[in-house]
Amino acid sequence: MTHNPIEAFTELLTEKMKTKRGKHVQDATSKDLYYVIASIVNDKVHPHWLQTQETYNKKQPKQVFYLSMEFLVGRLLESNLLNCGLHDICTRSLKKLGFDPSEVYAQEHDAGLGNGGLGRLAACFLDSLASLSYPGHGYGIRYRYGLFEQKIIQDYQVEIPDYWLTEEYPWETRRADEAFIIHFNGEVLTEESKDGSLEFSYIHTDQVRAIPYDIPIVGYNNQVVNSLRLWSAESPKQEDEFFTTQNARYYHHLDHKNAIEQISGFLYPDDSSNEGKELRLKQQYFLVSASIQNIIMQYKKTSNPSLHHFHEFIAIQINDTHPSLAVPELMRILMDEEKFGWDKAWEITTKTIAYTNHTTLSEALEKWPKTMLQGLLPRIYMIINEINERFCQGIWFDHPELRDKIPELAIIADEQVHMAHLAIVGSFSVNGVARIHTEILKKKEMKSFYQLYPAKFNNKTNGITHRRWLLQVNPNLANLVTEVIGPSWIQRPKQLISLLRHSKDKPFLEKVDQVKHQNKQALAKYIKDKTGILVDDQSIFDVQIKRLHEYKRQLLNIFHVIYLYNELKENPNQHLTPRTFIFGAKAAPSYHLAKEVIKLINKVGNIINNDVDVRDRIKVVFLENYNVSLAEKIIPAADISEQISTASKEASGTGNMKLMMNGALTVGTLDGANIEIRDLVGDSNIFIFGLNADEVLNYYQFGGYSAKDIYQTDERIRKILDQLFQGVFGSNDLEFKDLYYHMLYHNDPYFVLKDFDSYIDTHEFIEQSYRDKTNWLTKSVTNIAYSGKFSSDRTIQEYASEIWNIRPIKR
Ligand code: 26Q
Repeated sequence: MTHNPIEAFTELLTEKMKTKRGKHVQDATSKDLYYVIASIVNDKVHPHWLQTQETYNKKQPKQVFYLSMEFLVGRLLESNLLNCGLHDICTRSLKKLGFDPSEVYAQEHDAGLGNGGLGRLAACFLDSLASLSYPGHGYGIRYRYGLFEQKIIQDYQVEIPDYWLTEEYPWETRRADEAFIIHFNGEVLTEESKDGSLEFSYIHTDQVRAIPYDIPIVGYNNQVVNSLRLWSAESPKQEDEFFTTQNARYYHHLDHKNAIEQISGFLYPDDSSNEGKELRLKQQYFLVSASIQNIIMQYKKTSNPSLHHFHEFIAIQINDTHPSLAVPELMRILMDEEKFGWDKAWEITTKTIAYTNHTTLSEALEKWPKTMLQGLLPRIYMIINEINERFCQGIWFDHPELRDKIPELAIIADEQVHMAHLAIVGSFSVNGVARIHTEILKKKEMKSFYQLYPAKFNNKTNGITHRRWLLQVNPNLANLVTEVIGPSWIQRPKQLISLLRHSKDKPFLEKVDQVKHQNKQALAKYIKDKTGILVDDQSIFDVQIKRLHEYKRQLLNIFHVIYLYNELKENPNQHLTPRTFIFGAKAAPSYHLAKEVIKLINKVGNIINNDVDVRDRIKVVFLENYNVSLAEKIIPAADISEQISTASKEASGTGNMKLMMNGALTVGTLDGANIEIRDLVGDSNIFIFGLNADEVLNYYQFGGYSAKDIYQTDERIRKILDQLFQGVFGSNDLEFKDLYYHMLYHNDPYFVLKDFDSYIDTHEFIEQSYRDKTNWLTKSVTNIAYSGKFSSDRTIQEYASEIWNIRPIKR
């Protein structure tokens, strides 16, 4: 045995390569190395996992369960290595053995079990919970297919199924002995019992087995390991054993089995529209019922198993309304199985559940046809109906001033069940995800509910884990930061503020510049390898990476690019600091307009990148299949972060925080968390443009905006729209006509044309600013310094003390 940790690791790797893979380490493939290193991590993590569980069982602290239809975890090998203190050791050991560590880490298939912000937030929260030693766990669904893979074929998005489980997933443990049965359909029998109360039982239900797969969530440097439990749908055991190929109903059984497994078959690929598909509803109830049954069963094993005190030991956070059936499901179990009366069950439920809202877009608000709910979940529907009745009566008698608001507040109205209303009424906390978003909820979107329950409403501005999004993805910047301010920021990210003292320190700024340049070289190489496009690593990297949606206004960005192209064509000798516009975005498969925008970006890119007059000054790159691991490559290399949503529409944004933390400067509207970024860094360290939320909301309310007027008066815009109409960027003259019509004949609903002038001006100003490189670097460092506030550690501490009332575990 040796005491040098790198040699010790190499020895372990060598031995394990033999026992696990039957190979000498020098013959190992990257895949072999990936699995063997994962197994080394597991050997270290699993005992702590068991220990953490035992500590919770023994000390019985209050615990939180985060219920979410999405956990966008990405890859785990590097972050697990980092959190258990092996990252540098492993990386150096691999290098010494002659392997490329990044090649090895890249073997892991992203766990893409989320659409975007909401799912990634859930993953960051789990990392912070464990790293701060909080007793908190996630419950989700083990989708067989994650978010689709995006290929760009002839400039157009094509979706490929993401079958991420082809090879063994080393982080999960199947625990078939902890399965639960979920009931769908059937009938409810109501019987009067001896004491005159009603008893409910269900018959002829379809049964589904929920099997848990557990993933350890490793805390940073603290030996705490929490759990992410993902449920997989299978047919109940007896059924499987009963049917053989001899049975006449064998094929019927196979059909049935397939239908059941569909429940955890795939992640719905919409990030903001609500389509009302029955399978999605099944998924939601499947998650909720399995998780709540599990929480209650665990609770009943404790030393004080009376459910009267449930809410003193358990908090359940629901990630948007997607798991809002938690309200009637907890009621159902408390009443039908645990025999509580309505009032006590309601008290426990509404003291346990808390709800996070992530959107004010009306098309995204979840509603289910009541007949669908009634058919699929008859008992749950009865309970929702009763909640609604009591709620409406309560307003009538206790809040006469709100009587005329009952139709708009009701949980069931116009044949639909309004899930946000159910979530608000059934929980003790309703939070928005950035200050402005919470204010809009209180003053506009949920105004009447706020009047009813002012104390429930609170803000929790989002955050991101600085461990993954700085320490892991940008190790050179992290090391540089540690060199000048010491390592304390890793435990207390707000200490990044100490960087301010160095924001004008020339030698330091030069090193920051070097790191950024190295990161840009690495991204330029990736771009060359993936797309064949040669980008200038000295150019400004201007980045917009997020789901494609009208309100996020990728169209405004590409209009700016087209404007620059037109300018350069007209005035070829004009000076312009070279710029590379980088896009990454998936469109929902059924979102036609979003797909047209992707095509437009690609077609404009083809023209510009191949035009000798302009291609040395502007380039456009669309990177396909934007996901967590692609974000990890792009973010450290960004100079400019595009956060240009129509004000009031982006609840928070979290990409804005990741880019800021890596030294990019934001060009953005006063929307979501951009506002809080500006409040910290000040107007000279961010580029704000466009309408503010009040102005936008005023236009929506009172009208007064005419896209056609702007088209008439602004010749830059007229030229761009005419180019779209004439098919200048298309392969035929019909291409992009629908975009043209959309802008002019649907009156540009997201104010792209209205904000265009201000956006162009701001970009001109950005270009001027970039020319003073030292000053730019000062701004960049200022952004990094203030980014500590946006660590999800801060967010989680706020949830813990202001909503959940949980404390860190001491061991
Ligand atoms: C709903 C019904 C049916 C199918 C899909 C959905 C669905 C799925 C995902 C609806 C919405 C989502 C995701 C929403 C989302 O990611 N919202 C973002 O949440 C972030 C974290 O709070 C915020 O930062 C973003 O501003 C917000 O857009």
